[in-house]
Amino acid sequence: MNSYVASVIEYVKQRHANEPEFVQTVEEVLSSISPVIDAHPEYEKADLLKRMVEPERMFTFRVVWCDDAGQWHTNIGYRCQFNGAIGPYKGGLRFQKNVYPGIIKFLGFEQTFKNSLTGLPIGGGKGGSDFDPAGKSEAEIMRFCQSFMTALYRYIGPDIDVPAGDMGVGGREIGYLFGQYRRLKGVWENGVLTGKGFSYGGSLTRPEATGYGAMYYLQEVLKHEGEDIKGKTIACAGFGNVTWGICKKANHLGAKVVTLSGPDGYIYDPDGVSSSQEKIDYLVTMRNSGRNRVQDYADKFGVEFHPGEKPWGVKVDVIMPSAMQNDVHMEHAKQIAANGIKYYIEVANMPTTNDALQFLREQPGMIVAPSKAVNAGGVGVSALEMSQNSERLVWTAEEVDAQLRKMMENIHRVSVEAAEEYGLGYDLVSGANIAGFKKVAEAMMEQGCF
Ligand code: 2IT
Repeated sequence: MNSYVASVIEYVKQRHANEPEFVQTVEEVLSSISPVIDAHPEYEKADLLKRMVEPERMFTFRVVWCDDAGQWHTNIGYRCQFNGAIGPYKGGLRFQKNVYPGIIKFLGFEQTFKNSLTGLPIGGGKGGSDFDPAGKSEAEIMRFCQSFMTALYRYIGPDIDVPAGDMGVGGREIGYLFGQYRRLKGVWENGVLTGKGFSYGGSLTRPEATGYGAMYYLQEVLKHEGEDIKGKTIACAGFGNVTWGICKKANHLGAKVVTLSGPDGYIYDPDGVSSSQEKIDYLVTMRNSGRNRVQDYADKFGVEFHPGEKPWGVKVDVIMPSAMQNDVHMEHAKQIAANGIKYYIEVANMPTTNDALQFLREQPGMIVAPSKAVNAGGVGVSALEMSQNSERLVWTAEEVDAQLRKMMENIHRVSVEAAEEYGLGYDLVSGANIAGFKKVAEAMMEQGCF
């Protein structure tokens, strides 16, 4: 590895020892771009990497809210404006009780390269709160969102920073956040948030975009291997928005999603979760119930439920970890390899531990695709939502879908080309990191040192 790259990784390890998720993503990205640093000594001269691993700005804020029983609570809000070289900061808000600076920073760093890969002018950002939405009433959620936006609204804007949803933040929360922004500013700036409802500036296909995009990307990989998506079996995780989108598209394309997971275990449905509208709709019912249990699916449709286990031991054609970070560990990776699975397509942000990812990438014949490319369709369609908002236009679902499909083809193609340029062969992980990095690096260099 390039010695400058190694020194920056070491620096981040020391400086962020208490933020393992951030260290993990920095290590993954920087080791991939090592050959680019070899080829561009001017980057080391400008100490570009040290600047890239430091957010431009990251702040916390107090979020105070009152529950239905009249009890007051204080949570911490975060926004990390990681890199604005290629466009306004853009990235989701995560409301989950495990949120702390290391999670927000890792997501902001990933987002920078992902957003670059979309080919659209969006910088990287992320935010959220340690607020736990589980079991909260509608009114509590609204008061929390209003308080959150009251603290954040001065620091965002359509040309400054455009938040969206992530775990725990869906259309309902975006609605409350947007309503409060509008109330405070007295302006209809619908480009300030994405993932809005269609009645007030949202884009058609945004809810489906991450899952659809992942399936379009998978199609590109299969095309490269001379295979067809029809009839392929897929193991997914979680039962949230992304998995729902994958199931919908799998249904259109004749592929079969056979597993879902939750904190309680996983379900195996050999006929396919994606096989009927009723089953696909039930994912939304489970999500809205707030019970956070996947066993409900097994009970309703009479399929196998495996308590306390993850679905990575199931024999399928394609693995798509689509739930959360660090969901696939070394023991699972070994099982995946032993099962002879050829396609390992990451979907959630950093779903694989670094050692497991390394192991999978080394398996002969296995194709590994990285989440920052595979899930980029979500933020990509967010950028299309921003375009529609600034044009005061509404695109049809077909127009958005065609753009999304083109975007995913393009992300796959530029990743392949970037890896080939550095003699790495069909290496989608390195290729995505290199392609994402190149544009941000060039923009930073051309804008001078700051
Ligand atoms: O991880 C992600 O890319 C998101 N949560 C979506 C971000 C966005 O701005 O749409």
